[in-house]
Amino acid sequence: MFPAGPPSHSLLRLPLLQLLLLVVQAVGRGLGRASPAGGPLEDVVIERYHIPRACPREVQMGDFVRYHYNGTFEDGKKFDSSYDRNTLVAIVVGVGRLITGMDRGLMGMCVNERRRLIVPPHLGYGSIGLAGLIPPDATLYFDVVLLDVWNKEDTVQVSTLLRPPHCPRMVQDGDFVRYHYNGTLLDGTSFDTSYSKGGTYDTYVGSGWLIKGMDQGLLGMCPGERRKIIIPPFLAYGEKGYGDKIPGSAVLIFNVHVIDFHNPADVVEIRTLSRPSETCNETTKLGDFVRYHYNCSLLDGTQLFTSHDYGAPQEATLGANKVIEGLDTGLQGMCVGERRQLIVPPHLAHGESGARGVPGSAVLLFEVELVSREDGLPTGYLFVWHKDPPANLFEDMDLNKDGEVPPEEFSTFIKAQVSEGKGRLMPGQDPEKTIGDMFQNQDRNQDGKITVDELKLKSDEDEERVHEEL
Ligand SMILES: [Ca+2]
Ligand SMILES: [Ca+2]
Repeated sequence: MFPAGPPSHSLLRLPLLQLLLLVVQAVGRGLGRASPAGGPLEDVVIERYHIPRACPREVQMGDFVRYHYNGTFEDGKKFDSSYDRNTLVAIVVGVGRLITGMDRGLMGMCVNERRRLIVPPHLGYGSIGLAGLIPPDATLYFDVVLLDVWNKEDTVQVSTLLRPPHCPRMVQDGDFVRYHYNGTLLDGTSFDTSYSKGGTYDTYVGSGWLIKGMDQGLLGMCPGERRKIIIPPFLAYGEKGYGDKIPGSAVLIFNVHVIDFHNPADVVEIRTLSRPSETCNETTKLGDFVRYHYNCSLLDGTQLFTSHDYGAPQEATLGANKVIEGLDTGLQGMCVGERRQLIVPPHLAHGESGARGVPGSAVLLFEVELVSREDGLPTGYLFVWHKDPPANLFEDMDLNKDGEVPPEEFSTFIKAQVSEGKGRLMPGQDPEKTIGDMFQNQDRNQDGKITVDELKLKSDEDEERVHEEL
C-alpha cells in the first residue's frame, strides 16, 4: 500500500524541494488519491483519523478481524451499518471475501484505529451495483473501527509482567492453581475479573477444565508471578463466544496473578532453617507432647496466624489429630531449638473449604520453632508410672487409714508420685483437671470417695477388656 524501497541515486541528486514534491506525489498515488488527470479514483483513499498510541500488531493479508463500520454515499446517505445490526463484522481479510476496497482499506490497521475509506466503484460494486442497495458506479464512504485481529497461525502469547526472585517451583500439568485474573478483549473491553468475586479462581491445569489457551498459558508460572496471556479464539471460546460478554471469534487477554498451586500428590515440604545439633539428643516422634512457636502465612506472603499473638507456644501431642496433618508430619524429627520452614498443601491442611481466615485450597507456609519436647502418654491414659505401681496402692493412698480416699487424699498422693519422679501426668493439660478426671474415673459409684473395691489400674482394666474380647 505504501511505496517503499531505497531512493535511487538520481533522486538523491535532486534539489531538496523537488525531492519532497516527488515523495508527496508518490505517497498520494499509493493512497489512491485522484489520478493526475483528475478522473475517478484509482485506489482506496485512506484517512487514519485515529491511531492508538500502542499498536502491537497491524492487519495483514489473511488475518481475521472484527470491526464496526458505517457505509454512506457521497451525499452522506447511509446504505449500511454494522451498528444498526448490533453485530461486528468478523471475517478474514485480503482474500476476496470483502469488496476489494475494504480488503485494501483494512490493511495495516491497528486495533482501536479509526479510518475513513473512500472506495471507488471498480473496487466496490462496480458498474452493476447491488440490487436495491448500491446503485451502479457508486463511490462508497466507510467509517471503520477495528476491534480485533488474529491469525489462524497464532499461538498463545505469554509475557511475564512480574516474576518473583525466588521461584521454588513452576506450574505443571495436573497442578491445582489459585489465581486472580482480569480478562479483556483486544480493544480493552473488560469481560470478566476474579477481583470482584471475593476470591481467587481455583482450578486444575491441563485437565480440560480451562480453555486450551489458559491451560497452556499458566504452565511454568511461579507462585506470585504475573503474566499477560493473549489467546486466539480457536484456543478460547471459538466462533460462538461465551455469554453476552465474549463475542464470537474474539481474542482474549488475561492478566493473571498466580497466588499458589499444589499437586494432589504433594507431601509436606520440610526445610531446616537452623538446627542446634550439639544439644540435640532426642528428636520428636509420634505421640510426643511438644511446644512450638509458629508463623503461618499464605505463599504470597499474606500473614494468617502466629503463636506470638498468644504470648505462649502452641502445644500439641503429635499424631493426636489436634493439629493439621501437615504439622503432625512437619514437626516430627525435630530437635528442641530447631527452626523449620514447612510448605503444607491444602489436603494436609484445611482442605478445599478452608477454615476461618484460610481460603479454600490454600497452600500454607509455616515457620516453626520447637520449644520443648516430652514423651506423651499412651492414648487414653492420664497418668503412668515409670516403673511398677506400688504394691499396696490403696493403702498408700488412704493417708488417714479410714478405708476411704476422698479427692484431697487422691490429689495429694498423685502429686507426691509426680514430684518423687515415680510417675507422670498427661502433658498439655492443667494437672488439677487431669487429677480430677482420674478421680472421677475411679469413683465408680460417684459418691465422692474411692473404696478399695473401686480402685483399679487402667492397665489391668485394659487387660481384662482384652480377655473379655478374646
Ligand atoms: Ca482416707
Ligand atoms: Ca465411690
